Amino acid sequence: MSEPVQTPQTFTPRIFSGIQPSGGLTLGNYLGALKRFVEKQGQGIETIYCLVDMHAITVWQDPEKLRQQTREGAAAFIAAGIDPARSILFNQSQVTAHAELAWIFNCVARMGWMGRMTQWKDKTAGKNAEAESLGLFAYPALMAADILAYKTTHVPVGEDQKQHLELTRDIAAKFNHDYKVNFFPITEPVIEGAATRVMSLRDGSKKMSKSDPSDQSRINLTDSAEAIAAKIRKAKTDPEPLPETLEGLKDRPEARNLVNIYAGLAGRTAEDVVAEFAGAQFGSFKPRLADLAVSVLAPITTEMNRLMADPAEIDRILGEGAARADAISRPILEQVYDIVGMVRSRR
Ligand code: AQP
Repeated sequence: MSEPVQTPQTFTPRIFSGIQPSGGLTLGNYLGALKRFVEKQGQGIETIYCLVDMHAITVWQDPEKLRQQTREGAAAFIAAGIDPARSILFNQSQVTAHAELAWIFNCVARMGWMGRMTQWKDKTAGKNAEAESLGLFAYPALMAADILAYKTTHVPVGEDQKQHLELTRDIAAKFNHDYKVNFFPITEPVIEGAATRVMSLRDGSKKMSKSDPSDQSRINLTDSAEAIAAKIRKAKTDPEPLPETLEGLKDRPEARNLVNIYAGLAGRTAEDVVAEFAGAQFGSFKPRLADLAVSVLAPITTEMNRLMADPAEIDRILGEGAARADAISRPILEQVYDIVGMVRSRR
């Protein structure tokens, strides 16, 4: 068998990431993703951010709610600091390259790869997997298409997406190998900060999630100051005071989670937070955490509400972002069609 041709090609650094409008955004989405998207902006690398509405419908979404959640998600991005003039901000379904490239990747990826995804296993646990949508199973191929439609080199994500990023790398490598090209970059996940995996406030073994049936398990970006304080006050902890070092939090997942949240919100390390609060009871730590959470989130919530009063303006921003995203992804997709051997005579 001949070796794949390694066409020398360097890839221009480009950042892409997305969030599903499958519900209101949570503190987990904010600390694990959104806050870090904002930090990446203006560092001399193109930043492309997306509300991945096609991922959202892998599980049932009420159409009117999906529209509302997509606009609310866009408002959250902008309120958190994404500037549509400096970053490209759009919703996935408006840029058809995502779906088209996903089909090609469905033919590159293997069934076995998909079946090993822990998110697929988690989302079907205790359910009849046969009754889940094909889209939920194929979701990681669409995610690979989201990323590679822009030849993205770096993807900031939370810890839970690490395996999907590995699959994106496998798909890129298999495509390059099968077609004997060096066309797609092998994308790097960027998982950094003190809160890459924010856990449920009710159960330290479960990720904080927008689709968790319990609203008490999460802080929503739309929560009032009172709701945030009440949720933190009621957050599950243990009777021990905070230890002097992080080592002392090893078997205390709920306590560790609150320390991580504090560190993520304050932009500090967890070590630093533990050192400051060593010996403190949760009775005194929780109000400090609530004050910090409110001081960070309240301005975002206020700005989101202001933006949501003008949905036409949000739609305009998403449409403009989609046109810019299309201008990058369409030529890449046309090259993919050529590589794969599709006749393209309508151009
Ligand atoms: N709890 C979390 N801690 C840190 N990061 C998180 N992210 C999600 N939850 C946490 C990060 O947010 C980005 C967008 O995630 P997503 O909306 O595309 O999907 P998800 O990871 O499945 O998030 P949810 O909230 O759990 O959504 P549902 O309930 O709809 O499945 C990603 O970078 C993710 O890592």
